[in-house]
Amino acid sequence: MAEVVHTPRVFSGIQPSGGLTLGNYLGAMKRFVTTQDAGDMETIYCMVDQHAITVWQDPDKLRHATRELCAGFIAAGIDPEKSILFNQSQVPEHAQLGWIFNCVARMGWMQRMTQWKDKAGKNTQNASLGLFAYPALMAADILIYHATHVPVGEDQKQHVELTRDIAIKFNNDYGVDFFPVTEPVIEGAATRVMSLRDGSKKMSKSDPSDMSRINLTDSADDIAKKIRKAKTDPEPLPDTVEGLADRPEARNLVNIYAGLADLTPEQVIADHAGQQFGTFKPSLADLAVAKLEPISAEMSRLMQDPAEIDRILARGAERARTIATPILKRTYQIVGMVGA
Ligand code: AQP
Repeated sequence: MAEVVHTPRVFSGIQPSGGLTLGNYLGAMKRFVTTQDAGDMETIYCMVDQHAITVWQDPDKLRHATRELCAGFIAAGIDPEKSILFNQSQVPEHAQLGWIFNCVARMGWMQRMTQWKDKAGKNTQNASLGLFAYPALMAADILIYHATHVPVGEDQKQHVELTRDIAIKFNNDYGVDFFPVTEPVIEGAATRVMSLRDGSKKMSKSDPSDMSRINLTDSADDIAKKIRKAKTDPEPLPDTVEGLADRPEARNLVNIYAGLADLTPEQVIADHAGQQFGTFKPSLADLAVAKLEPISAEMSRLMQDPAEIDRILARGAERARTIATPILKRTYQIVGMVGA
């Protein structure tokens, strides 16, 4: 069988399951903008509202969070003319391909997913079926565009690997070379931003403690307070990054600084070695406020016109469907659905 060469194309998504965090910004959004601006690949970015409802969401809050996320994308630098920007539920092909992938993926694959184990906790019998099947829908989000590259934070690596497994199994089962084997793109100093209260847990929008995260909508005072109160140890910053190995909270703050300043952790350590946190934290707070305040202000401005946000999302969905519709049709033909 001739090897199919897929056009390089980028897809990534963020759940509107709460406000955007610094983790989403550094681990995902900031890198989405760099990829868009490099201009060498088509870029498709999605508000994955169908993933968000795998755990309960208040409908009004979900609508608000979806629009706010769209405002966040644009405020961070995503240009809806250059990139395709839309919410998942407006492109039904995601869920349609997701069903096919539910039939390709194996129960055992899903049971191994650490996000499933973390989010379902001990009470798996009471978790939604959607939460269990989440990675098959995520594979559909990516593969409905034949996306070849997926920029994500470290926490999503396992799901992108599962997407590869689904693509390979589909291609083998049907004797085709139809879906690309996607590459996760995990780069930079801040691919795993940790909670400000516990250096062993990732910063997350659904963490019950607001002090654990920086939200993109936080005021300058809140950002400074959260960084001031961030858990640390009593030692000064070391002379080398190796010295951060057993100091998760200190390493996290250095990585955040590096991510915000576009430096490597080595450069941050070179500039701040020997500093106490009483000195380092205010520098980090100033940097965070300088980088995040303009984004936050632009988000508020955009949120004053929700109808315009809805128009942007509808237009993005229309563009997305021009790619997704023929790929779903061909998938149906491969699978043997009459009428496709
Ligand atoms: N702490 C993080 N560090 C680096 N990257 C992160 N991402 C999320 N948290 C961090 C990246 O952001 C993108 C979108 O993630 P998501 O919102 O779809 O889901 P998530 O990873 O489950 O994020 P949250 O904040 O933890 O959401 P909830 O609390 O609703 O589960 C992904 O690329 C992710 O890697």
